[in-house]
Amino acid sequence: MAATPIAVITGASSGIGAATARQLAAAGYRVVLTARRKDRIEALAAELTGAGHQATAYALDVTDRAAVDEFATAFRSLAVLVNNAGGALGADPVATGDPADWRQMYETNVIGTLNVTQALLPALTASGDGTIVILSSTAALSSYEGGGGYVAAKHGEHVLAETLRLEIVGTPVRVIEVAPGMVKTEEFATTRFRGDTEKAAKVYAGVDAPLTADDVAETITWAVSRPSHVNIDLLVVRPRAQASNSKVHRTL
Ligand code: 8X3
Repeated sequence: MAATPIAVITGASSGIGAATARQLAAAGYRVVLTARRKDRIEALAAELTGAGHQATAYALDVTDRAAVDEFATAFRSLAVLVNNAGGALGADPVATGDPADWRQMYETNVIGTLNVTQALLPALTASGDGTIVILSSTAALSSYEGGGGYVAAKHGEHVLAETLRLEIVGTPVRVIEVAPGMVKTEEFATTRFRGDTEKAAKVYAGVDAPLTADDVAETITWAVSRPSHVNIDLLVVRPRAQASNSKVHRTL
């Protein structure tokens, strides 16, 4: 009997990461949940295990290279890596944005993805059919006012995906980039505005049905489960109410 394929999901403690872990588990993967918040991923792993799925939790900060390397030693063969950890900090104009925010966003979104991808690439290759998902954003493809360091970091992640795809063509690993637009999750906007729930609520004000974490998780699960010879290079997914980063229909 073939071994159950393993999927590693970073940032699995909430939002898109947690939803992706649920859906990949339901799709038959043994899911390995990673995030800094151990209690959350342990609770999710217990929930999934209780539902008859295979799930384990591993506390990990993707920016800590030594910890990531240690984590990677557990895998000789890996089917799927979903690089979801990351996020936004601040929405200040370039003129006044805090360089510390820019640095932190580059560190979590770009270097975090780089760390985990580099560390697990040998296991993904050894599987004979590995898939790397990089969860970027529509902010990776075009700019918007106040996008600041987030737009810059997500562009970096997009370029990482594109360059890696060029470099590893011919090896048994494909690189999928999923770029969501407006997704309403429990934490994204609140983190961006440092706990200011009023500012966070304004992001979605009057928008009829922003995407949910489940919508994006479905997109990821669909892309990952295409036949081995198919590569979804880049998939942009937005709510119907959003025509571009700055063109959003609001009923206010
Ligand atoms: C999230 C999309 O519009 O907040 O990645 O940059 S946006």
